Amino acid sequence: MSSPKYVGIRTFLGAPQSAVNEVLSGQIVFCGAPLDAGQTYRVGARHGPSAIREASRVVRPYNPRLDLDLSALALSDAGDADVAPGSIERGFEAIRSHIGAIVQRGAYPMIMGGDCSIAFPVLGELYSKWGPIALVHFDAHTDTWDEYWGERYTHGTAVRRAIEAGFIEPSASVQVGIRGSGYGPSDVEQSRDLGLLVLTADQVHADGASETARRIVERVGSHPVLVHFDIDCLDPAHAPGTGMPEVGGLTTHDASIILVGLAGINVVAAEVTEVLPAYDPSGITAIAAANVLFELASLAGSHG
Ligand SMILES: [Mn+2]
Repeated sequence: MSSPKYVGIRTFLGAPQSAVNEVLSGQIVFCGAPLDAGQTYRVGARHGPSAIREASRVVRPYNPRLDLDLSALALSDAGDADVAPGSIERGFEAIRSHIGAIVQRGAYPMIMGGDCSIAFPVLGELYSKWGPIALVHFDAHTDTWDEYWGERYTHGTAVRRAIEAGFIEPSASVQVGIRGSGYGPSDVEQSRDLGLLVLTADQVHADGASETARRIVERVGSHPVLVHFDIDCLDPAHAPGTGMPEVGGLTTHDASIILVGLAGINVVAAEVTEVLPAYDPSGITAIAAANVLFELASLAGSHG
């Protein structure tokens, strides 16, 4: 409260800046992975981190649903990975270096994407620290396709690649909000064939947010968890500024109730992806993303 919200240099939630090699064990560390070389339709998620940081000016540090004050925790913002434009391989290297430094120091990265392809290098670094982890994947899309035009590393293939690499424990992992027109029945079956639990958007709407949260908690158990939140899990009415919008999605309220309902699971990292500021003239997508990341940091903060 010492300065108005529009004053000062932007970090997420006004957290102090720190270099990745200065973060502390147990710290919640906001950071960016501005890679959009994996996008297959609209592009521009490289500008996601700066937009989400700017939108976080409207987010306050106290979470009333969890009675948790994030400002009482040792937050920091470690900036963005130096992602070279246009090269997914070099982008992955930069992300592994930046996120890996945070993870190996025992801190909890809260990552602003970037497109969904960043999940692959992030999961690789989490695997190095924690072994196979549970993935809680909010998305309209399964991201379990095998390739796009011969490309095996894209935003639509990251989850399959991570399972093939052994980074994820599928039996403890779940996809939430899956929906939309497809190429055939295999679009969803391919995820179930890989061992994932799929909760479609239709199921979430029918079951409600609290029951959805209960099923996710039951699924992940005591595993270390990465929560990957593609902003297109939300309905385009709530998050229009994204790469591959799909009608019939979750509201921001649905999402916040589900996330609060996950309190107690062992969140060791989180990421919010696919925010495209160029398609977000009113800024509501970035505001939704900033609030989602606030809820995710609250989950990491609430398990100590
Ligand atoms: Mn998606």
